[in-house]
Amino acid sequence: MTTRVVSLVGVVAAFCLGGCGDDGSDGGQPGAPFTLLFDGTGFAAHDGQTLWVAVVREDLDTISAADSSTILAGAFHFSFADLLQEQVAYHVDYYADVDDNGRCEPPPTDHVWRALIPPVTNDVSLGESDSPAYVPQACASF
Ligand SMILES: [Ca+2]
Repeated sequence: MTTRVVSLVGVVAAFCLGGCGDDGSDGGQPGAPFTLLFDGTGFAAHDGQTLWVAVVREDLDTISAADSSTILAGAFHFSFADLLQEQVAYHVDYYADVDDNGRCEPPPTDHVWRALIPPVTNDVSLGESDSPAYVPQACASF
């Protein structure tokens, strides 16, 4: 029994010499749509404001998902299950609706950001914090 286990490990190790061990090392999800978790912290200056989010697929320039949430205790959280396609790049456009009119306007009226997602190989967890590095053109997604 012990011998059998050892030889199996040997087979797996030899197989992986050919190319396992890059970032997606938990593997087992080839081609699956992947989940995007998008979290913000440090947004206390925007407490009570609505945060609007659009996930944009870069190769097609289309919006894959959109949502909104109220910023509470300086934080927000979004979960988009099975949204991301393998080897596709996305970006997340998001803004705090500072003047509370339901529309995205360039800073300083609203605060507008963009987070980049390189070609996807696994579930993605984005953590963003409040920053003055605004991206006014992200308003185009809303
Ligand atoms: Ca606005």
